[in-house]
Amino acid sequence: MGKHFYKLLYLLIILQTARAQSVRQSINSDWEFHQGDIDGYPQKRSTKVEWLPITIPHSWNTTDVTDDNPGYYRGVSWYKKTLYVPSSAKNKQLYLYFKGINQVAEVYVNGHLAEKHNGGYTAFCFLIQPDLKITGDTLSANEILVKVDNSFNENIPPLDADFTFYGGIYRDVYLITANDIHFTLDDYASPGIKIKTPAVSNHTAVVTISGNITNRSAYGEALSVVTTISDANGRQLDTRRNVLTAIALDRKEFKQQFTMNLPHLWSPDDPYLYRVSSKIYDQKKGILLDEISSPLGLRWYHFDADKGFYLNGKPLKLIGASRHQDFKGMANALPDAMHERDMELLKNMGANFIRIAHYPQDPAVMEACDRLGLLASVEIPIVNTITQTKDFYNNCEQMQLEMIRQNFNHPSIIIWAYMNEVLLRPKYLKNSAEQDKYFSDIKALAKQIDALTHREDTERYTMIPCHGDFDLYQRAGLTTVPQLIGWNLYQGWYTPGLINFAKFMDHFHQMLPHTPMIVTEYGADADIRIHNNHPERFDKSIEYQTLFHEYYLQNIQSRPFVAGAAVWNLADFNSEQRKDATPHVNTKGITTDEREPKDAYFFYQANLLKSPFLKIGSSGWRLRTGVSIDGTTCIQPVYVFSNGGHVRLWHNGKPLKSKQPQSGVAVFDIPFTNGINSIKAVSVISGKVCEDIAEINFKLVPPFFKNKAEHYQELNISLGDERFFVDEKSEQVWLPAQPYKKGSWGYIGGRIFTMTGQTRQPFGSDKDIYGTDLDPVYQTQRIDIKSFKFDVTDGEYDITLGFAELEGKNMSPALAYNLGDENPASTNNPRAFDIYINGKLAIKSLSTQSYLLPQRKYSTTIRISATNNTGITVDFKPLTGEAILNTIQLKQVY
Ligand code: GCB
Ligand code: CA
Repeated sequence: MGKHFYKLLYLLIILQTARAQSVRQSINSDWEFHQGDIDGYPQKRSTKVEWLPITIPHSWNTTDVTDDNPGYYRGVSWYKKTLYVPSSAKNKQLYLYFKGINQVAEVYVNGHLAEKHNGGYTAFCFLIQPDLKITGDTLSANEILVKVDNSFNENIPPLDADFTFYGGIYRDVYLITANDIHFTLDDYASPGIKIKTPAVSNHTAVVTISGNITNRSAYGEALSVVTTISDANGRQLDTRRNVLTAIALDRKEFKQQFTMNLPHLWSPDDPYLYRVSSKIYDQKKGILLDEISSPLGLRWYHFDADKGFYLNGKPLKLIGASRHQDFKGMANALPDAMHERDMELLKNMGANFIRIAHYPQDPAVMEACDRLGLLASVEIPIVNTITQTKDFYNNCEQMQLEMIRQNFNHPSIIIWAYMNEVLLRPKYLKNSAEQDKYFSDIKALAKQIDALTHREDTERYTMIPCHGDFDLYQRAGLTTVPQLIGWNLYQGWYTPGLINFAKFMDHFHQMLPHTPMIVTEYGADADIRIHNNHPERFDKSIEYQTLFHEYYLQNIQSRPFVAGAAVWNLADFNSEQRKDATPHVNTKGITTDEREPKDAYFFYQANLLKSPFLKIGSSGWRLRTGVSIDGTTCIQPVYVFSNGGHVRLWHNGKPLKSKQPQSGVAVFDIPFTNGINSIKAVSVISGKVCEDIAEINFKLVPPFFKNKAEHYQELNISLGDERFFVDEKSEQVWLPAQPYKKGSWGYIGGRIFTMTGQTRQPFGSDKDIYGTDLDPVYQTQRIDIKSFKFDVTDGEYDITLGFAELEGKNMSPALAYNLGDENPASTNNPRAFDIYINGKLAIKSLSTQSYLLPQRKYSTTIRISATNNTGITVDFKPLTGEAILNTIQLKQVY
């Protein structure tokens, strides 16, 4: 045989080599979906079943989590896909890899149950080879069916929590095609190798690599495992080669160790990543069988009970936020890019920390943390309560194990956590023997998970995030189990007194001086549509949220023993059972559920960013209104956030007095005029001129109605309210009602509605008001109102009256999630009243027997002519109980 033949053979080997390693490809396209279970499926096939073509990521709860029907679909649904397998796969090992399905999944391959997985927030991976049909010499069609069930399951956490348990195959699906010999794929879906950095300093770093190789062939094989570490530029620094024999149908372990001199360290400011590439070769033929590449970040750290957190030998206050994985209208079915944008949002805020809560998130999140330099805590979703069964315990352990094995190699992760506020909803009677047993079972579970975590990972810290009941966690013995205690604190929100936050932290440190701590949560709700010039607790205003965060951040920063803190939450998130100003949404986000920044986000930027920063706040409040005192202007505040010195402000080209920001905030009183107001803020920061401009469209409400068409074409008034409410869609701004003055407008008589028996909410109700998205204006109300008057000039007007019964039977139950006092039981108040407009009966007996249904908006518009300069008077005449009014709108038609 000639030279050419060998050359050809060699080329063939090379070609084969190039195709030989594992290939991982997503198979998100061309799935079909059926909502609901199918009788007898998959054994019994019916042609009547309707299938909807969909693409993964997918969830079936995108719309039912925000509608007016309490609850969302929690049950079984089916997914199916045809997988085309090439004949070449006959000699391969094929695996399916699901990044996440909520929450129980059964995967059928050609009708045979190939895998079952419990838990909605971790990946699973399994071999499908045995069930595949590969015939002919091109492509063979194979059927993949997935039964997904997100029903309540007492044995699978989370059982109860303040977020929505969306159902679906909501993370990517991959097909992995491997050789018979490959890095192990079915070890709790771990990547197959584990990288540890047992000793890192400025001078040297010890790196150990361990892994498992699976041999699925019936033959033993001599292998070499070659691992190379390269720097960020791809320059190869060092290599280790192990020779070993893979036993037939078995797994083989290997270990390698590197010592690196003068390592380039990883930190939030410089997230430097090396690459680790591990390869398996057939020892005799030199054929590459598999290859895996992993990030390597070199850092060391510790937590000190007095001095806080240290990274690479230097103190570093951890400041950041928690993050849920959903987005408005998309449920949790987000593409990787959107997860990555969130991590950038957090980084751009100046954060160095993320609490990935309350469950492990998409691998794209952890990868972004590695790249961007965000230190991370990850946890499994045991929230609020546990079930005392073996199955529950096993599922918890399995989740913790999956979380650790799957995410082990991310340098960003420093904490493995478990059990969020597990004593928030203690079962059984207070201090009963059963409750003692419940607490000791919780402690036993905690110890079990903690021990497992340390067995799996000797380096990272363990943590339990607790709610602010120090004595209870002490009593249950939970404060001694993990290495770190996290505290979720809401003083000044759910309970009165911001100062109690500072007191709590100091008390903790006094009681447990040797336990390091993190503030794992703190936050206040803010509805981007609500503004209050006199912010107060629980008003859901943007301004109170900013004030809350100012207080907390200062007190976190000034206490060295507080290792760090995570804002609750980076973004607003869906929590279907929530009511409040924005029903179904927890609005403690410092950005909205569409990631529009609220002022608190700018506040953090001003306090954390090292580069010059200046921003005019309330980007969502560019449409304003207010009553003028002098007829030409109305003074309202504008917030400017900056990390520099003096800020100069121009209003419509005129300079105002400059101001020095305090903790990053400067508040200016602006004399707004009717129409467009241009605002310019300027500051010179570290020699750089920083500037921001805003255009605010102000609708000035005149103090008195003197002339026709003097800026009062439209008035939207919220009664029983002290806030402004902006409805962007209709470009309408609602303003709080005022008492009537001659020549002007306002109410006569009555009082502001407040919920009885609670101390939390200053005015209005927290109930979901059906039939409207403008809940806040209908949640507030004036009771026992006598009249409402507009001393308008003659003309044609539309008057819209809005009502919602805030008390009564059949009200929806108290917030399922409550960290403060519980809502009072509602009373039944029968009422009926007549409404007269300009002396004429306009509405006969509006009553709780007719249109005034509990927590449902009722509104009606009446056209009226104002004549003889007598304006418009609306009179309320009670028949039973007291009259009420929630909103009144005036529109001048002609
Ligand atoms: C908490 C919980 C979190 C809630 C939050 C809140 O303590 O850990 O899941 O969303 O409070 O907003 O009430
Ligand atoms: Ca619903």
